[in-house]
Amino acid sequence: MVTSNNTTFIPDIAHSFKAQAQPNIALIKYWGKQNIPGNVPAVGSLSITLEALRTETVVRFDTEMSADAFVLNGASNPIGLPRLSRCLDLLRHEAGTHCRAYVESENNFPTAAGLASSASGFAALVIAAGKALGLQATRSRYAQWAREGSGSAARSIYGGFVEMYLSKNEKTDVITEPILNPEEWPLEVVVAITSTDVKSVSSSAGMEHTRLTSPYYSHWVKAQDEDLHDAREAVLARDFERLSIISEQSCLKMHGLALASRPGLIYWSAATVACLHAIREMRAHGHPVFFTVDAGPQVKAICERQAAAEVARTLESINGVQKTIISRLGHGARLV
Ligand code: 2P0
Repeated sequence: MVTSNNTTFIPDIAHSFKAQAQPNIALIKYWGKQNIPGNVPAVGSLSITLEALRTETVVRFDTEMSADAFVLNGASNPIGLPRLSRCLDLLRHEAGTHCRAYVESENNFPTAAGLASSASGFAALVIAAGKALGLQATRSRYAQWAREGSGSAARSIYGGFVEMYLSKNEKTDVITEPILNPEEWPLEVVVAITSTDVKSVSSSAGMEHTRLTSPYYSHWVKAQDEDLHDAREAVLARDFERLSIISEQSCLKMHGLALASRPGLIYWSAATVACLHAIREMRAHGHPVFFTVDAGPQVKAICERQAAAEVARTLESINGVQKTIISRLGHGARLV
């Protein structure tokens, strides 16, 4: 089988290639894109990759196919297909082929419900497709392709604590780098699931609506580098208290922006808010835990390992919490 530009790609139709990736949860949030092609974030972000939630994706290229095919969680998924094909086009371009692919992907957690399924989905996709195409690319190149599929997916290429930032010289240049391995600061995350419904406003649509209508948007963009710096320092120093404060602020700022857009975006449910209060109360009583919430009603409680069981018990007792999942920090996307 073949490899890079200027060679003819001969699909290995006898073989499927499988990759696994885990979602990541942003502590410093990405919300907003630059108004240019290529899915370029307007702000940097900092995340942790989870271990317990997982996407597995199988890719097979086939010269006989006239279009890509995409099966997600056992059902054909025509809605997700154009975005998937655009991402595959980047890798096809690199390999010098127009060959179409059959892609089958499975999540062990609710899809499109604020649990970052697009992050793990696009990270697993590019790793499996790159192998199927015989590409010899660096991790940062894979991160770039994943990011063009979905902004947060670049971070799931790596494990542990990961930062995605804009180059100082060229603000359209996006760099994604690991900061600490999972073992270097083994925090845990308790995910409180309050609804498994697909969210009514996607992250992409919500970000664009916020950029165009929220009065706080420009301040958000301006202040982000400082927040990132603060969080990076907190991670490198393993300073839980400092990371708690900046992470909760970033989450509340992101939702504040979205709430102030026109019409305002409300991603939270009553149970979401009840969880936030409970987490603040636990922290006030000495438990090392803080919260973050993405574009959906689920709450992620980040805690030191010894606090995880108690945090899960408390969140499960809240009206509207359907279940909790405890996760360690996980590794980056890889072939399986
Ligand atoms: C994040 N989120 O940093 C933020 C916080 C949700 C809230 O990145 O349009 O699916 O595909 O680039 O990556 C979710 O947005 O958006 C997201 P696209 P993505 O994790």
